[in-house]
Order: sequence, then C-alpha cells, then structure tokens
Amino acid sequence: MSSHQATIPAPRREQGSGGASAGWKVVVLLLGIAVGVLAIAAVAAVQAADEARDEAGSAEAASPATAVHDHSATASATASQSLPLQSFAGATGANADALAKAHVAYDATLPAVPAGDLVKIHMTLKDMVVEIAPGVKYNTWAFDGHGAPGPILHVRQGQTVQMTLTNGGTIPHSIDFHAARIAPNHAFTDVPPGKSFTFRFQANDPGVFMYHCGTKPVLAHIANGMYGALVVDPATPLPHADKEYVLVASEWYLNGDGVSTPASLDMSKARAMMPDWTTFNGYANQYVTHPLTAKPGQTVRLYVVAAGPTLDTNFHVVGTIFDRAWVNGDMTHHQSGVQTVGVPAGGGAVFDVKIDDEGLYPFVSHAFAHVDLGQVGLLRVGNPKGTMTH
Ligand SMILES: [Cu+2]
Repeated sequence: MSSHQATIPAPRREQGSGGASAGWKVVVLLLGIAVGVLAIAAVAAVQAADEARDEAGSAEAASPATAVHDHSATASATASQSLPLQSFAGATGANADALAKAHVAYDATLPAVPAGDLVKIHMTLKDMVVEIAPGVKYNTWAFDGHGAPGPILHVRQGQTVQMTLTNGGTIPHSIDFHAARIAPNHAFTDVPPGKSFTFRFQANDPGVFMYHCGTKPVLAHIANGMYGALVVDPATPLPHADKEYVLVASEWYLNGDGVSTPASLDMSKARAMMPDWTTFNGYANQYVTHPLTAKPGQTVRLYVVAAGPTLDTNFHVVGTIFDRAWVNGDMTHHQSGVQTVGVPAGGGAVFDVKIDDEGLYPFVSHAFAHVDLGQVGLLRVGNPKGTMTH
C-alpha cells in the first residue's frame, strides 16, 4: 500500500569551510525565493480548495477534472509548511441521479441466525474496485469479495464462531472481532497472501460488534474498507421487532475524485480526519435513493456500528424518538425516549423505533458534516407521496 510520509526531516546544514561562504549566500538567497514562491502557491491552493468545496456544495457537481494532489512529493520541498489537502467531497459522475438509481444498495437486512452450536464463516479477501458514491470508484481491500462493509454476521449468544480468512490479496491481512475474548496475538494474526487462517471464539456477549482488519497500519486497512458488523442476539430474546436493519457507518479518504480512474487512500487526509465521503454501508446516500422500509405501527430495530476508521456517528432518526436505545451495545438494559446517541468509532448501539404515521424519516449522523458528505438515509414508513425536500 502507498503511505505518504507526513513528517519530513529538516534539511541538514553542512559544515562547509570559510571559502564557501559566498556560495552559501547564493544558496540562502535562492532558498528565500523558493520559500516565497511556495508560500504564494500554498495560498493559491487554499483558495482553489475553498472554491472546490463551494462547488461541491451544489447538488449537481459534474465530474471535476481535478488533479491528484501529491502530498508526499510536495511535502519533500519544505520541512515546516503544513500543506492544504484537496477535497473531492461531492464530486460525482456527471449523471449522478441515474447512477444512484442504478446502484444496487447494500442489503441492510439482518440475516437469520444459522442453526447449530457452531457457525462457520469463510471470507476470501480480494483487492477490488467498488463504487462508493455515484460514479466514484475506489480501490478497496474487500473482506468477502463484494466491497465494504464485509458481510453482516448474525449469531446467538453462546454459539461458537469458526472464522476462516483466506487472503486473496497482495499484502498481509487479519481479522479482529470485537465480540471475541481471545488473545489477539494468536487469533488476529496476519495472514500472508495466498494463505488461510482459522480460529474460533464463543460469542458470549450479546450486542452489535465491529470486526475489522487489524494489520498495521490499521488506519489504512480500515480506511480501505476492511470492516463489518457482527450481531450477537441475547440468549433471552429482545422484544419483538418487525424489521431489523444493520447500518455500518464509515468514512472514505480519496487521493483523487475517483470518477475517471479509481481513487486510492490518501493517508494524509486519513490522518487529518478529512473525509471526502461518509457513508452508511459503504455508499453515500444509498438509502436516500433506495430507502429502508416499514409499515406504520411496526417496530424497526436498527443495529448501528461506527467503523470509522476514526470518526464517530451521532445517530438520530428525524421525526421520531428512540423507543429503546441499547447504548454502547450494552444489551443488559436500554434507555427510552432518547433523541440522539453517540456511537464511537469501534463501537455499536441498537435502536428501536415504532412509527405510526406514514412518511419519510431520515436517519443521520447528527454531526451534520457527515450528512453533507453522504451519511444519511431514509426510512420509508408506508407509501407516502412525494419525496424528501430537506
Ligand atoms: Cu487488512
């Protein structure tokens, strides 16, 4: 993987002889001119980035032909300047609406619990290009060959999970289950390309848990799509729910707009926590175009994981209040009448809403930069007329 080096060692000053002083003056003069030119370029780049963000704010951003900002190359020219990072927020393919409609939304439906005491899971990792927003392609490392997040897993408290990871990629990877109490140095070990590794753990703690690749640098592996959700049902069943959906929140950091050629990870932006897109289940706004559904009066259970790699999700459903919120995935008790719940990066929570009135109910991260970047969807209750206007 490509990792941009953020810190550059300061230039070394050589201990020259006195006869070289005239030469040093010329060098110092040239350096002074170079710093001045770089400062002007930096100001221009900041202005350009601001303009790009303004443009991105308009819904119909056509494919902007913006060049990839090579931070590592530019950074090597100067030791102490912090350089502007270029945002590709909102930059989609030209026919964004048609592309969004054509996109097959990630199926958020919670799958059934497999029968038996032992649940065998086999994932084959693949390097693959996926779409993360209309017309925006990204080079992911995909846990199970279908993009990010990886498959939704569902077991019951007390079942044993047997996990086999086959590495079909080009660098080592691993899998870390937050639901497991197990020595990470044995279970979450790196699997070399072409190899498989199997381990078992008993899912004794109910809740909704993140799983992810734990290979260093973890920031890069999660940012490249290596994450997913595991739901562990309590042995004593929860109150009945009519619909159960799983939402994995995450953010993407792009080194290009991804429109003409697939983007890859920009580590500088990942470190700076400056995402281009934030999503539920890997694709910006997909449940706005393809809403989750329920009938009036039904109880909808939402399992939410914030995969990050870094940012939290402030989960909220517009137009209703959580009837039950199992905060932090603590299934021993729930809160009631809660409006917004913070789901920390690497954490999860479970929410019940019962909505009686037909309508379109947006679910969001109420940290609204996330909505602007794509972490929003709709719960369509009944068959309301019209569309969401805000
Ligand atoms: Cu990995």
